[in-house]
Amino acid sequence: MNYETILYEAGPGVATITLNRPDKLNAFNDQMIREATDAFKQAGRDNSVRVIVLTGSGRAFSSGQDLADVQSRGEGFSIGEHLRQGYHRLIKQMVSLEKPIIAAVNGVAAGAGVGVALAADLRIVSEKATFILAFSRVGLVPDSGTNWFLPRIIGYSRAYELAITADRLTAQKALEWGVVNVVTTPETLMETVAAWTGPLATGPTLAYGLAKRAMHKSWNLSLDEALDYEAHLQEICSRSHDFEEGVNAFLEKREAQFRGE
Ligand code: T3D
Repeated sequence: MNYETILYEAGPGVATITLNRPDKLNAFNDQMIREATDAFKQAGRDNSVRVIVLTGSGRAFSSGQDLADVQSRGEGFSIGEHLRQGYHRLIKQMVSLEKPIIAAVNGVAAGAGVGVALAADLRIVSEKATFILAFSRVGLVPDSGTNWFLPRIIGYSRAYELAITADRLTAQKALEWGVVNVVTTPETLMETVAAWTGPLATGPTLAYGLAKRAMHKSWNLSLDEALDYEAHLQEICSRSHDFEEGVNAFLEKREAQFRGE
């Protein structure tokens, strides 16, 4: 697929997806939802890609759904169907992609932009980043997975407060609350992200991917079921090249050369 609303760049081990409608603060139109979903699919299929970075061009990460598009919708338009056919595919694609995804949040994330940032596995953000559950400003409930991700990270009361006030969550507060992993200066954001992607791109990708699967699955499991599922995944890892290499490297007192398989 040729992309017009995003940039896709695959370097050694790392794919970077850049939301690229800076004049609209990277608001999602239908094309951008489709292209971002496709880009994640492509990064998942490409064995040379072992970590994915999602960022925004210009001064924003994403301002959520393009409201100009919303205004031009005809009568009978189903927003529920729009979510199901669009954002849901994108969010599920990100969560089911068994490689680490880093959201490099360079500026404001609002509305569905917050949901997409939360669907990433790690958030490394500029001091200028803010998170706004802007949905209620336009009379909507949070969507794009925000109701699922956010209370799990910061608890119900804080999440609900953000939903009904639509107040800005600053980068610093987001760090205190565990929404983001790292806050850095705007100038050093991509450098900081690179310091994370380097080791991740040469790490045991299979184990990283299965840990992601195990943690997401565990929300719906009893302890007994979760323990059993861990044992199942560990069987898979134990037959991998990287397990053998990791153990040998430890015993031989050398750096492991993981292949991600
Ligand atoms: O449809 C469905 O499937 C349902 C899905 C819904 C999910 C949602 O995301 S609902 C929430 C939608 N998003 C918003 O309500 C946020 C709207 N934007 C803002 O509130 C503000 O732009 C920000 C707080 C994000 C940033 O404010 P500021 O002052 O830094 O920038 P600005 O001046 O408001 O925006 C700059 C430009 O971007 C401006 O265009 P202009 O005047 O320079 O031509 C503005 O209109 C445009 N822009 C920003 N956000 C959007 C947008 N254009 C369309 N849609 C946007 N979401």
